Amino acid sequence: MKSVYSDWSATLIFLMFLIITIYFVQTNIFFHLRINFDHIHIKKSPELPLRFKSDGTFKIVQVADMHYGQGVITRCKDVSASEFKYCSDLNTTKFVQRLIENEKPDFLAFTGDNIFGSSTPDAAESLFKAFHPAMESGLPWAAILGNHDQESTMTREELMSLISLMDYSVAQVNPLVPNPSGEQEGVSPTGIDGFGNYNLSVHGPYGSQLANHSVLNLFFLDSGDRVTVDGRRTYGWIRESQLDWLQGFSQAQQDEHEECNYCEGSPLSRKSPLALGFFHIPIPEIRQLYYQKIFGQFQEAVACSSVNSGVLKMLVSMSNVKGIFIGHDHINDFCGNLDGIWFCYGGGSGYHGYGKVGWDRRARVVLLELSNREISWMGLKRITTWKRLDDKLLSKIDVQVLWDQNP
Ligand SMILES: *[C@@H]1O[C@H](CO)[C@@H](O)[C@H](O)[C@H]1NC(C)=O
Ligand SMILES: *[C@@H]1O[C@H](CO)[C@@H](O)[C@H](O)[C@H]1NC(C)=O
Ligand SMILES: CC(=O)N[C@H]1CO[C@H](CO)[C@@H](O)[C@@H]1O
Repeated sequence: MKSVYSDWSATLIFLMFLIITIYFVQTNIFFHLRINFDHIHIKKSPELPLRFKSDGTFKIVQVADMHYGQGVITRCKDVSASEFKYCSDLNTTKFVQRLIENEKPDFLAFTGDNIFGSSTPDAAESLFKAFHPAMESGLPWAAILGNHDQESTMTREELMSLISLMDYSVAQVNPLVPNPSGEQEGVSPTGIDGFGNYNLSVHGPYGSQLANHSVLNLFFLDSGDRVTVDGRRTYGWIRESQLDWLQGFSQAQQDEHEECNYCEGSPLSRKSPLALGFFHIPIPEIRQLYYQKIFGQFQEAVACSSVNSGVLKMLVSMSNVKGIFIGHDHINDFCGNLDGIWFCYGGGSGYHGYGKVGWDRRARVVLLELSNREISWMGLKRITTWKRLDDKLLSKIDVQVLWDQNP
C-alpha cells in the first residue's frame, strides 16, 4: 500500500522545487527585465529665463575651439617638447574647470569647434567629454558649431540636437520662424539656414523692477562649415534667412519697448535691451582691423569666407548690438571695433587645436553690470571684457571696457 506519507513528501519536494525555480527566475531573470526608475536620466534644466544676480551683474565665460578628441589618448598640439608627454584633452577639461571655479560665471558660451570630428570615432562620446565641465557645473550653458564639429559620426543637425538635450544646456537647434507673410498661424521650424540659430533673453534680478523684463539679449548664429563657391573651397557664412530672422526678432523687441513708452515711470521706457552675439567664423571686415587699434593680439590671417553676406551692415542697423564673440582663428585673441560694434576673438582654449608654443591657451570673460539709481536697477551700465590664460595663476589680461552708458 502506498503510504500517505510518501505522497505527502513527494508533493513537498515538488513544491520546494517550484519555489526554488520561481526564486531563481525572479532574481536572475526578472531582475534584468524590470525597469529601474532610479537610473532613468532626465535632462537637467537650469531655471529660465537667465537672470542678473541680485548684485546687478551677469558674467559670461566664452570658450572657443576646445577641439576635443577622445580624452586622455588625444595628444596636444603646439606645446613644448617637455610638455608633450603629459598633455592631452584632459588639460582642456582641467582648464575649463579652473575657469569656472575661479571666475564663477553665470553663463558659459562655447563658440564652435567644440570637438575635432576627425580625431574621434564617436561624436556623441566626444561631446559628452568636451561639455563635461559645463554639465557638472550646473550653470546654464549654450554652444554653437564650428567647421570641425561634424567631421565625425553626427551631422550638424544631430550635433545641435544632442547639445540642446544635454544637462543644463540652453542651446536650441533653431527657433520657430514666424511666417514672413505675417500670418499668425504659420510657423516653420525649418525656414532658416544652418543649425544653432537662437536667442536668449537675460532678465533683471529677482525682486527688482526689471525682474520680468529682458535687459540683455544673447543671440547665436550658425556660421557654417566649408563650402565650394565657383569651384573654390571657402568657409561658410551667415545666410540671408539667418539675417532675416535676426532682424525679425530685433524689430519685435523694439516694438515691445515702444509700447512701454507709456508705462509710467518704467525704467524700460527708454530703449530695447542691448545685445551680444556669438558665432564661430569671423566676417571678412575683421581683416580691416589689422590696420586699426585693437586690444589683444592679431597673429594669424583671418580665415573667413570669400562671401560677404552683409552681416556687419545688418548688425549695425539693429543699433543695439554692442559685442560679437567669435572663435576659429586660435592665435588671434583681440577685440576691435567695426562701425561701433566690438568684435572679439575668444582665443583658442583647446590643447588638441593648433596654437603657438609658449603662448598659453586662453578664454574670454564678459562682465555685464546694471546701473543702480536710488533703490532700483536701471538697465545696463557697463560691459567689460578680459581674458584668462591657462598658466599657473590663471592670469587675467587685457581688461577692457567695451561699452559704458556714460562714455
Ligand atoms: C597637462 O596636465 C598635466 C596633468 O595635470 C600637467 O602635468 C601638465 O603640465 C599639463 N600640460 C600643460 C601644457 O598644461
Ligand atoms: C514679475 O512676475 C511675477 C510672477 O508673475 C510677479 O509675482 C511679480 O510681482 C512681477 N514683478 C514685477 C516687478 O513686475
Ligand atoms: C528664448 C527667447 O528669449 N526668445 C525670444 C527671442 O526674441 C523674441 C523677440 O523679441 C522673443 O519673443 C523671444 O521670447
